[in-house]
Amino acid sequence: ERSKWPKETIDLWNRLYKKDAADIETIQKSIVHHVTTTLARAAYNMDNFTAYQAVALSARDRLIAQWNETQGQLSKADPKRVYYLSLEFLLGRSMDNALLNLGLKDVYAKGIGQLGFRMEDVVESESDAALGNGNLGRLAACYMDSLATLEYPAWGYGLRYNYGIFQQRIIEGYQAEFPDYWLNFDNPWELPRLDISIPIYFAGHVHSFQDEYGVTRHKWVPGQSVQAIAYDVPIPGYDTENCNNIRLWRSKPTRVFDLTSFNEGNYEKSVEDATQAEKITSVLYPNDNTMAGKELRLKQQYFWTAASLHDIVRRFKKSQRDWSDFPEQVAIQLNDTHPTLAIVELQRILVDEEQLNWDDAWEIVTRTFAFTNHTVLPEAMEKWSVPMFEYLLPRHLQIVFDINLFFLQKVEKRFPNDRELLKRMSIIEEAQPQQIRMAHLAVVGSHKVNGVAALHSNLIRDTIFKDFVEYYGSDKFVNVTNGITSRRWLNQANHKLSELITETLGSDAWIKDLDLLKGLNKKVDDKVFQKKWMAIKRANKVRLAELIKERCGIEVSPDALFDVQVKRIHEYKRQFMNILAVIHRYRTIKSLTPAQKANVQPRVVIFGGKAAPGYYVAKLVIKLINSVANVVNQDPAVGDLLKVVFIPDYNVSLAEVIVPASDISQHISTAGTEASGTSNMKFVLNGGLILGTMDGANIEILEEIGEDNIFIFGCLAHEVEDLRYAQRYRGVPMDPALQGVLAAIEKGTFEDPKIFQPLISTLTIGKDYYLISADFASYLRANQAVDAAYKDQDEWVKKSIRCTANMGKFSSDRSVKEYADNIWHIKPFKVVDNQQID
Ligand code: GL9
Repeated sequence: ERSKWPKETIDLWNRLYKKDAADIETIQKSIVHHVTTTLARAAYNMDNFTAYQAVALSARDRLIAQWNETQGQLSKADPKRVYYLSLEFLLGRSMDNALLNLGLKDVYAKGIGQLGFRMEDVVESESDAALGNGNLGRLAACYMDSLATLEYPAWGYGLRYNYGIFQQRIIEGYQAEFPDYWLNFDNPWELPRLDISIPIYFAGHVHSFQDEYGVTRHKWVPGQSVQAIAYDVPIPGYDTENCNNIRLWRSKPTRVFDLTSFNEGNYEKSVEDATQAEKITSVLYPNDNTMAGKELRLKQQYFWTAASLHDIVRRFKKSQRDWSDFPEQVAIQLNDTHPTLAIVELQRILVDEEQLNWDDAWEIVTRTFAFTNHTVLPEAMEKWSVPMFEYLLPRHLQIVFDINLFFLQKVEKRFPNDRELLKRMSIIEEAQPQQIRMAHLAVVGSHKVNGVAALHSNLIRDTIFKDFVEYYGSDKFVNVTNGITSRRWLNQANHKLSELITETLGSDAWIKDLDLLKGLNKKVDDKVFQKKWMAIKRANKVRLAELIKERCGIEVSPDALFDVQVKRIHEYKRQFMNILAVIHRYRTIKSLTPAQKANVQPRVVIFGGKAAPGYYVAKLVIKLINSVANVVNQDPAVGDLLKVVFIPDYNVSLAEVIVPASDISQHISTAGTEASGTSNMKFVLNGGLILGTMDGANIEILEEIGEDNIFIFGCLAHEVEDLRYAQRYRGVPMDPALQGVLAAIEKGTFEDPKIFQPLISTLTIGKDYYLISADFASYLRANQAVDAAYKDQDEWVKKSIRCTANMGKFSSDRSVKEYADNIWHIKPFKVVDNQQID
């Protein structure tokens, strides 16, 4: 026992229990140590990847020490913590960020440089951790960075998928999907905790009985079990000792698996069951903003929420507090409806296992959870069929029905005799078969519900949650506008610009306080500064042009206007409208005289993004982009005036190259469909202007940077319904320019037009749900305005500087602080450097 250790032992520990020094020699020693021992390589037998592994392992040692220190101090002080439950964490690469946040970027670069490697090449050798689809997962990653930087006691909980989002290749213009086996070479950024193994149960039946007081109780008698194994991913804050944790669960067969099959001599069946267990965390579902409804997905959700809650409850119980203190110690944020089962699981634990009465338990549950809604798209709303749910989670189904019953009884009391209202608000949808509406369950089980940008939060109050706002009052429904981390999206991705900003502001404090960028407003008219600013943009464009040459074999001029739309391919994001306008531009250029051509602003239109493998129309959009690119890029009549590029396999590390290189980026969703978007923030922070609709966070970006520095077009969210109605029932004709474009496709200008027929038919009058025709004319005008503005480079650079200068609001530090103050009620906890053991 430690308390009985003699003084010499304690002194020895304290002498040895010291953080490694951060001098170059110590760092080089640790790198070489990992090369020769962990990696078993010789110096002459090393490549960039080995160097990356060695640097990563060396940084990892420090991270783990810091992680350990943080968790130790937190255990002792036991402040209230927040747990961020997210099925996706799109972390991207870790090394550069880890070294930056540890404050060791320069020494490591120097250290590895002297050992014969260039840090840039070493950094490039890391592949992305891509455990997410798009924005929702990247947002979680940005929030984890901010939580650690602001020293909030926070843990993320997610799944450790063996396969992240698929790798996209383009074959004959079509998207092809390949598995992303990212764990091929081991992952130095995780810490397997094989000792932390939690049994998770499925199926079986419910045993009901009378307890000693004659109260009816229920016990779940499960039919299957698997194990959840913890893998911890340390998340260091920037410029702090604090190091938070993302715990990812991996499924494994229960150690003594299926003894009956074994004893019956059915070895193969028992091994088959074991494989089933491992399947749970095998693959990330590749859908963005759509619900697939697969049984395996429901299993993933329960497996993850049950393991996480088990962990959270175990940690709480160590403190021996009363259950009523639970919401004082624990805040749980539901990132979308994916983890909503956690509400049911906590109620089950409290009522069935801890024997609390229903109402006390429910009070604890609802004070603990808060829910973020990320979309209003109907196809994204999670619903689970009751029979499937009952088979996997029989006791949870009973609890869902009870939650619903008690809830509807209260609604009935407040608004008597309104059967329609009860039907609308019910957690159970009366369909064949019945469906569980996870969004309703999440609202009923949480104390706060938030949208992710001002417009979106208003929309959910007025549409999908309208009845709930009337019942609960509007205080429960709040807005927290999304944000991005300035560490990755400016300091790392655009290091030159970051240095210029630091030099200009006289300090790098802006990295932690993004509002300080406002200081750049004073420099807008400074010619020397402008020149430096544009030189950096140009260098970033050169870098992107090289990447395009390498990956697509297309030569583009860095002097052209770089126009970028990179994001998941989705009808509501309207990449289709973008490529249709490109065709219009192409046709226009072809019709010009040489003299007229001299006035055309050269443009490179850059696309990137993955389509869900089962999303046929979205995949056709990719094909159309590539077919158009093929024709346009080879047309001598066009030359450098227009180039079209589709960069395959868009991911976080590609974004870090693309974002700093844009002049214009497009965020052109039909108004009211993009909840927030966050790449819009990344582009503007890097001095790129936006061409966008009045949707999501674009609106708030406009408010911050001013309408002269953004190109806005298209209908407004409140006009959408009327426009759809007018199309459908009043025979509004199709936009004439659009008609011309479609005619060109149908004529076979870009390959066999039959290929694109299903795409074109989405624009049939009355069916154009995303209002491409309605917005087309104003979209073309906005594009012309972009060209004209870009020609005036003296004004353009001012706009670009103003963009960056006024983006402080969109720091994820601000978002996270709003969550902490208004929703979680947690306070920062500062970890002290190098504590001694006691
Ligand atoms: C999304 C929205 O579509 C985005 O507009 C929003 O910025 C992010 C983060 O709040 O959430 N909702 C959603 O379902 N996805 C989003 O990106 N997609 C997924 O990645 C699953």
